[in-house]
Amino acid sequence: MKTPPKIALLSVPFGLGAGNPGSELAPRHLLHLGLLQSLQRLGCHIDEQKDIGAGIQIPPIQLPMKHSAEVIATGTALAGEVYTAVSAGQFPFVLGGDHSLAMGTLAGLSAYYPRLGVIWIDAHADMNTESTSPSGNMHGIPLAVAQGRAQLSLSHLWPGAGIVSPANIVLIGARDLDPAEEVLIHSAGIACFGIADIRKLGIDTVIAEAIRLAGANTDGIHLSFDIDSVDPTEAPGTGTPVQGGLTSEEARNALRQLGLSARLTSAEFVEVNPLLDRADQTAKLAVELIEVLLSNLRN
Ligand code: 6HN
Ligand code: MN
Ligand code: MN
Ligand code: MN
Repeated sequence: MKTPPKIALLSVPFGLGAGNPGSELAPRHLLHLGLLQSLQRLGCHIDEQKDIGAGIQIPPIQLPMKHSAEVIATGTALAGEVYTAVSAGQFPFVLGGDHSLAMGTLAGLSAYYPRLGVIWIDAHADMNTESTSPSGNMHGIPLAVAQGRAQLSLSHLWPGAGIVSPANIVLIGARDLDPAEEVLIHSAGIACFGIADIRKLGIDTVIAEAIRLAGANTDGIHLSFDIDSVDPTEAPGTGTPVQGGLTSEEARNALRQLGLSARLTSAEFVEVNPLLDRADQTAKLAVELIEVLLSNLRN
């Protein structure tokens, strides 16, 4: 039996990449709901726990996007912590915060893993660029940035960062794509499993296929989990809810299977917004899903 990895729990109380305030409150709130204790009870080895702040930094690039300087500064701080964690043989688990912080995670990871696979479980593709974004919100662009398709690149956040190949990106649960994102997904041939595919094939088959695609000729697989992938009836507390999502049972099964895969080398969990929640329904589900993922890790 393989031993559970040493987890570096990186909390990022940052929400300025989203359109509504509130996701910056999620890390503290989930920890307050008992996340850390239940992880320890489940036998997770939390090697280290850190709060990532931004510090003062002159942005290396000016962008026509909301709060881009803050997103870049936070992403740079996070990239450094992620790089340090993977270099020390730890499994970074990034707890957000909004999805713009994925740029920091991916910058740090891609500096360490030259060929990185990414599984993106989300109602959205987060693949706009600065010029196609309908909202100007930074949480809508991280996957375009990661592929080197935007003005901002991962190397602006962290020197030595690389890019993620579209061949090793898998979208799961996407159901609200902007027109430019749709064009990009099709032209780049990015694998995309929508809700109809999940209902037809079953979540287990979809995850197995996602691990195969993201894992083909890569050194590691990163999971980016946006809580808005789950249907708003079960996860209402998020800034950009979209009807017709995953059931909590499908999400649980997906995270168990991903945790059990020896190919998974890092993960992040984002977009829980306690201010938009109903009686902590989403926050409690998030705690449970994170427990499922981290307590099953083997690698
Ligand atoms: N998220 N496609 C929309 C935009 O503003 O670019 C929504 C993005 C949502 C981002 O949920 O992480
Ligand atoms: Mn997202
Ligand atoms: Mn989303
Ligand atoms: Mn939209």
